[in-house]
Amino acid sequence: MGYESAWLSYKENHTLKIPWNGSKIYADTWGKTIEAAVTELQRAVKEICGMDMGITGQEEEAGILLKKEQDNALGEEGYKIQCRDGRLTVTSQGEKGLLYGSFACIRMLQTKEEFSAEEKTEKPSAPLRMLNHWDNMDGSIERGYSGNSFFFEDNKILVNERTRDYARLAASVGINGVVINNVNVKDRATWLIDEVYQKELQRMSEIFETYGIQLFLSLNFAAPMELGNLDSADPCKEAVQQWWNDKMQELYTRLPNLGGFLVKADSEGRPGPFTYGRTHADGANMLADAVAPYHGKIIWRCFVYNCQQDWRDRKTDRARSGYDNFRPLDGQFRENVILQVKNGPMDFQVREPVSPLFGGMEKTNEMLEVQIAQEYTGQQRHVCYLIPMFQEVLKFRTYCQEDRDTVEDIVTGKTMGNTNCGIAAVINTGNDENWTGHDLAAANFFGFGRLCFNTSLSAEEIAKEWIVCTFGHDREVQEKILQMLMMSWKTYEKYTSPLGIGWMVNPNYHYGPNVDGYEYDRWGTYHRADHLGMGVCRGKKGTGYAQQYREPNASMYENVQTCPEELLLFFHYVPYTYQLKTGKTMIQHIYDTHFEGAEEAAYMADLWDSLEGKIETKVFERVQKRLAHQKEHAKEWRDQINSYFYRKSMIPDEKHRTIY
Ligand code: GCW
Repeated sequence: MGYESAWLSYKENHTLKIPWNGSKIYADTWGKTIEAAVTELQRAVKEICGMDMGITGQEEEAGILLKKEQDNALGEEGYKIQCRDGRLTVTSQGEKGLLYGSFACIRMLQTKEEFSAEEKTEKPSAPLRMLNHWDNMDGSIERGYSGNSFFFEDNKILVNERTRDYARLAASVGINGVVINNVNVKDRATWLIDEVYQKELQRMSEIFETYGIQLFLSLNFAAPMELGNLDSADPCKEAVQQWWNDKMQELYTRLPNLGGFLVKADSEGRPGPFTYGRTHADGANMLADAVAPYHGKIIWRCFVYNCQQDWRDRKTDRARSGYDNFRPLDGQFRENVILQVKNGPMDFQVREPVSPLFGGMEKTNEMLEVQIAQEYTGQQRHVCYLIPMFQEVLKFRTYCQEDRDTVEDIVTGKTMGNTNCGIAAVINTGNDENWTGHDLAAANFFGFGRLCFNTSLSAEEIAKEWIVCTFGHDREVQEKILQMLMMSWKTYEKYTSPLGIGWMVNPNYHYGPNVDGYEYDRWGTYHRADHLGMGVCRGKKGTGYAQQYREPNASMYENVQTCPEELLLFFHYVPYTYQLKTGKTMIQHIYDTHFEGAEEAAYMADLWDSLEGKIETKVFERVQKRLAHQKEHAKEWRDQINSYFYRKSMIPDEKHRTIY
């Protein structure tokens, strides 16, 4: 299948003033990543400026120079860009930095940003900037909304041009680690660590390495039983440890660039240390010891909860489970273990508080996990630009110490001075022609990478960059798409789930409104609505979840007056007549936001329609179709939610709009 180049589709712009003299590139050292950087520059300069750039061994005759220079402040991944006396120079201590610097120069050409004689320095904020694919070996993708996998098909590994183009896209926004297979490792995927797949993995890993990306795999904790015929996977048993040690030695001999492993254990039916009465630290450390000789990392997920709950039980709280399971283990994990924590305590809802595991662990490496596959945020049929949400998460103060206590500080290593930390996103790509199904969903892929690389960029700056790189320089196009992106998350929130309560979706596939879809089920996800009110009591008198935060956060959430209103129903049960700060009652707020949200969805569709003729027809029509669907679907959401709560509360809408 053919595919497009997303934000690397360079637009010809021959009026651009080229800031360097001559048409030669010089590099003072060569390696495969530098070669890739030079090729990228050649391609971009040719396509944007129409200029063929040759290569020279003579520094004096070069217009663009890539130079390796000892500079500990920049490190292997940071870079400097400077344009003086007709020479554009990119400097870094490492090949990766030179690649990132080259992509930055390309972005400057794309966005017409001026090259300056002043040094422009950048160093990635998060040490690990990772994508997690939930791709299965049969080619399907768990929670995939843009076609099938481009890594797997019929239990085979695909390595081809698309692998390279994927790596180019990822590297262009600074991604340095990719987990290619689903965290639910079953069937054939368990065999990914076996010899049978190592040749293909080797080829894939080499392509990734060229673009500065380390290959990671998800593994099955029960592999010693499934592959090795052992009768146990007990992490404290010597035979099991030996099996893993041997396995890792074998793997790393063939795949020296393997970054390590991502593990989902004791979660949603996956095997783990609990079976043997062992802790998650026992499990993670066993694997960590096995990969340590090869500098491997074990990224251990904290998405551990009871998925067999009785809905009548009001004390067990899924939101509590991450902290309850992991907090007691603080300090017990090896240095090469990183705990990967979802942004919120539940599961990628449109609005959740920040997980109290951030700031709750003082001696443990942590990594933030977000989801740009829009499982609960419109499944890439609705527009939902998520970077503003991620930024809120990053800015959240945990009060784990006096300063440098935000989630950002923790995952960028400022809090503990560590480097085994970072940010991962469950990625939204598939083998669709445009990679992400919805063309506008590519802003989340691009934006995620840019944000991890430079957490001080604003969501708006990132969106602007993406729009220009993708759609070019037309003012009206830029302004309207920017408006759509920037409003999209809040709009989606308005017509879906109110005030932080979440989950009002159809079970299993998680698309479309269903207020009671998860209500009387075993998953621990309840809104607790009755005829008087709704919300979950998570304070001291309820599940006690609010107490997992440090002060002053714990008190802020505990008190209904100080609890941020967008999370009101997450933390408190309140009557429908409860008055919000706007003066509106809770029920009126639900009606109003749902009407508003549906109107905004219609407005976004109109905005797009008005761009007809200014955007390539194929792309225009693709997006138009999805926006038309979103507009209709938003009305369905509005009506389902409003009718449900109108009938339950019997309180009419003050504005007398149609509620069925
Ligand atoms: O939200 C849930 C998803 C599952 C997913 C799980 C997880 C990969 O619905 O599909 O499994 O989260 O994060 O492990």
